[in-house]
Amino acid sequence: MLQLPKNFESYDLVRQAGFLRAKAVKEKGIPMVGVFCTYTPKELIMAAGAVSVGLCGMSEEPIAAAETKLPKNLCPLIKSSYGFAVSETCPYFYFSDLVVGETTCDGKKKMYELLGQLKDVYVIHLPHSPKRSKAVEYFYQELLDFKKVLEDKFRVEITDEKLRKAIHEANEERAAMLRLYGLGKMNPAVISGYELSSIANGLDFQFFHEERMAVMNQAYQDGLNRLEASKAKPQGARRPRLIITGCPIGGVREKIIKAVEDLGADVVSFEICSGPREKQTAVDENPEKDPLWAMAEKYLQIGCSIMTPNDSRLVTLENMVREYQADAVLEVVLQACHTYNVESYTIKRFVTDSLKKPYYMLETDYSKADSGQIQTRLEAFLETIPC
Ligand code: BJ8
Repeated sequence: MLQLPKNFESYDLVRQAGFLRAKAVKEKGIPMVGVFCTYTPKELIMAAGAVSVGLCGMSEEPIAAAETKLPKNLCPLIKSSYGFAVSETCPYFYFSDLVVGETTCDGKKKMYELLGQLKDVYVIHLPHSPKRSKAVEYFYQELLDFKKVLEDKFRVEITDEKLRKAIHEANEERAAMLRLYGLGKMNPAVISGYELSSIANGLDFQFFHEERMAVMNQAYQDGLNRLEASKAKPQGARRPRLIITGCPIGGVREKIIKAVEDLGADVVSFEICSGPREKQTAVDENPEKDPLWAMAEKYLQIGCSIMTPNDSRLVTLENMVREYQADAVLEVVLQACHTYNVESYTIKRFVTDSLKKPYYMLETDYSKADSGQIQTRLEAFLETIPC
């Protein structure tokens, strides 16, 4: 019988429900693997018969607990994630049998060492230059090692057949999410960026392929229905169309996405990790190809700023600005995220000089203290956008 945390009764109803849901999955004998990053090869976790669940902290609430061990001037995503873990307030960390990290940014790498004092943590090593001749081979070896870790931990064999099935399902999910994001290409928009980001965040806590597909397909159908209904209505004034790029924004959705849309603009897409960035390339399902090799090739195409150089981010951004008919690009950098912060210079130059679009960068954390200031700065930026 699995135990709930000792403070369970003091948690609010939403959190209690999260614990009970996770506990129910575990009680069916299904292992749970906590993950942090888009580079996590989720197909291997699926093929091992486990469910993966996102552990990235998106709330300010546990940061005080984290700061008893971590420095204050650290990325809020890292502090929030650690704070939830150490305070036993995250159901998914609490019930994870294994936590998987990657060697992405320095803050996360060192935080994983501390998490290892609380849970079984395995860190996958990434090559940091995806174009080097040995990069795919190196990552392929890492995937082989991770496969062995999962097999030993959960006493299963990950056959090629199971892996190909998982790859197929993960590709279906990528295609379904891309199709949903494609609603943002409608002009005028039929779904708000805030709604899209809520759906994307919620998918992290849907444990099974069928559930995730049902959520995405339903949301897509709702969007089509709205499109149909909107044809009969007179069109309002044109709203500026923005793409948000940069760090993960789950913890700042209210003060940025909601604020932008309340100010009269549309967030039509996201060049961030929960957006089309990871989904635009599928794992090659060619039966002649080693599935792990195909995964290594696919994952190294993700354009995260922890890679150097990170040219694929520029290509993605250029395509997105064109396909989503964006009028401007808004970059969000979480405080103390050095890789995105430094890279923002390159992004700014690219957007303004090559794409000839307005660009603005906001650096923020998870607190509400700068909400008013952000609102003012967004208002000023939106006024500069010709449309
Ligand atoms: S693939 S974006 S999920 S590393 S934690 S780098 S914000 S300082 S999250 Fe990420 Fe994977 Fe890249 Fe995506 Fe900066 Fe904070 Fe580090 Fe962060």
